Amino acid sequence: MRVIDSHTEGEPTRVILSGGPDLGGGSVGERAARLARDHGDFCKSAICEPRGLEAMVGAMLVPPLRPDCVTGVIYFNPAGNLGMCGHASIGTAITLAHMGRIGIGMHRLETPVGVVTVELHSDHEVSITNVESYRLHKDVSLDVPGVGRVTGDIAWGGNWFFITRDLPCALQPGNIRHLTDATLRIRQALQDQGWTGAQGAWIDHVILLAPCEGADARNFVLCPSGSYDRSPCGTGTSALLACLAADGQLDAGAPWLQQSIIGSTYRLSYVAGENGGIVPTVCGRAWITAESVLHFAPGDPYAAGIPAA
Ligand code: PYC
Repeated sequence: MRVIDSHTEGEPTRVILSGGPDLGGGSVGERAARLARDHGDFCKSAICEPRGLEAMVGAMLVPPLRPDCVTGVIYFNPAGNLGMCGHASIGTAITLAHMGRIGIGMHRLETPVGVVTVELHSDHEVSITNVESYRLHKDVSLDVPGVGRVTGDIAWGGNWFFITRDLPCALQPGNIRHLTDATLRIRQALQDQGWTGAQGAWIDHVILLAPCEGADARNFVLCPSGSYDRSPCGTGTSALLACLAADGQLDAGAPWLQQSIIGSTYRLSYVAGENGGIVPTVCGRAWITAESVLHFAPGDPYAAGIPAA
């Protein structure tokens, strides 16, 4: 399997160039559903230990159905498919540029949740224009065992998020274990108390948000696999902007600087969407870290990856 790895503001992406399963025809969304249903072992083998790590997001390139898109791309993490992924879209754009498939300027990616525009500004800097993002529920209050009362919003930014400012401790790298434990408990409480995204979708990401120096806010983002996002999370910050816009706290076109738990940043802004939500633009940087051929030797007991603890 030929892959190119990168990191976007600290968060790893593995672009799969060849060696993936045949997903047949149809839209990228239909092929993504087949990948999730029939090829879970393939996804884990490509990004989990011992060839990858829990935080890694796979980006499998597939032929686009739409002729105006440079490629189709299906995102997945160790827990399954992601509808969209901001950091992996930036990583994919940098990878396509590294391969000579795109140059400076605007390009379109066909993702399972719609077309995403990427603008390559330089070898390392990319803006993505995400899918329309919106808030579904405001001020959802939960009793979270071991954490206490937590109130937050449920919003869509290409994935489903619960976003709260009620913090179990300071958003500092030294607290990552504690923050992970608390957000896992919040996610479980959402599920136990019957909260979902639209059409019963699992709310698989949780964001803790706090004021900080040098940016508009700092976040800690729990991802579906139970790992945390090293980047400020493109889809998560899109969902946050939808909440800020709905509350009248951020105007269309106004800049927002989001800092991650490790201190990396995205610059964002939005325009009004066609369906009452917002269309965010997320700007961040990515770097290539490896170009590899992954081997799956016959008899390797961990060819399909090591399941997460
Ligand atoms: O950047 O959208 C994102 C993302 C989702 C999960 C990890 N990163």
